[in-house]
Amino acid sequence: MRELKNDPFLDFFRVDERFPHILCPGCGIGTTMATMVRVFLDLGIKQDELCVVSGIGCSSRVTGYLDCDTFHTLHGRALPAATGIKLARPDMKVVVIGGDGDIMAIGGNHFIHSARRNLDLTVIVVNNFTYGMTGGQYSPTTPTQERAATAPFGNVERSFNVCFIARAAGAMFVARSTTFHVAHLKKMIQLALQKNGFSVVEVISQCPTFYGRYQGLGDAVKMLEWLKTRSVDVEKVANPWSVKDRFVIGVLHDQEEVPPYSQLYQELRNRAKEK
Ligand SMILES: Cc1ncc(C[n+]2csc(CCOP(=O)(O)OP(=O)(O)O)c2C)c(N)n1
Ligand code: SF4
Repeated sequence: MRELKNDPFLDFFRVDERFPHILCPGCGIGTTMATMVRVFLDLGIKQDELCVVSGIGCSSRVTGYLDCDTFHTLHGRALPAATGIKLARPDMKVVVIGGDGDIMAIGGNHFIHSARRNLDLTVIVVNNFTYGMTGGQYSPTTPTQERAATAPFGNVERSFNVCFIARAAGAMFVARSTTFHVAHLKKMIQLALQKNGFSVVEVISQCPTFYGRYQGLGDAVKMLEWLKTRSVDVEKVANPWSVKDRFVIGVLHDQEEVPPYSQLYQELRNRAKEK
């Protein structure tokens, strides 16, 4: 039985059991987590109607702090677990949160196929361009030439565009925001949660401890200024997919809904029962 704290926001967190948190001072993950919770409250999503699922990483630690149904799975395996949860409990809101490493590297295949199947889930990808938890190795989103713990002379790999992949693989709704643009981020998460089908929000976030340090971007405040000046609204660009060196923020893809996988699967089960 959960002990109520008489504050709906605080009541969404396992304050007594899990705080203080392990995140570094100035990390953007706290902003992302708090914004998510504010959206849950605004939309009236009850804690016992919500399951938040994650893999492993700093971003994935969020499931430990939230006081709803949560599932902290293996590295990269949040989406398979979320798929099972959604099929078993189609009435629940299922949200996945994780880092660019967790969701785009080891979990990349699951991401593509979850979008292709149009699972009725919202995925929040916290993109800090690095593997924060394990010491700042480069990830699939680290831009070419940038330095990392595993690329002291520069990363020779090309990077993924998370939103582009989500759209190409079949997501119904794709948006990008940053931890600087908190009101905008809140709106993007809200729209994603209201979409029936696979929705993705990429949150460009600061990791001052590793990514910021390796790129010489300075402390958390400087990184927030960097997020502000590097971002451009989708309404102000001709083609959001061809913009280089800026973070194009806003709704990048919002298509007419088609029945999500959980609904099709339920219909299939009903047909099978009638046989
Ligand atoms: C199978 C497996 N491989 C590797 C690891 C080590 N590992 C833990 S977290 C992590 C990377 C996390 O990076 P990301 O998902 O970008 O999240 P961040 O910590 O930056 O939020 C890795 C490689 C692991 N736990 N399990
Ligand atoms: S290592 Fe980076 S991502 Fe992880 S908590 Fe610290 S600042 Fe955040």
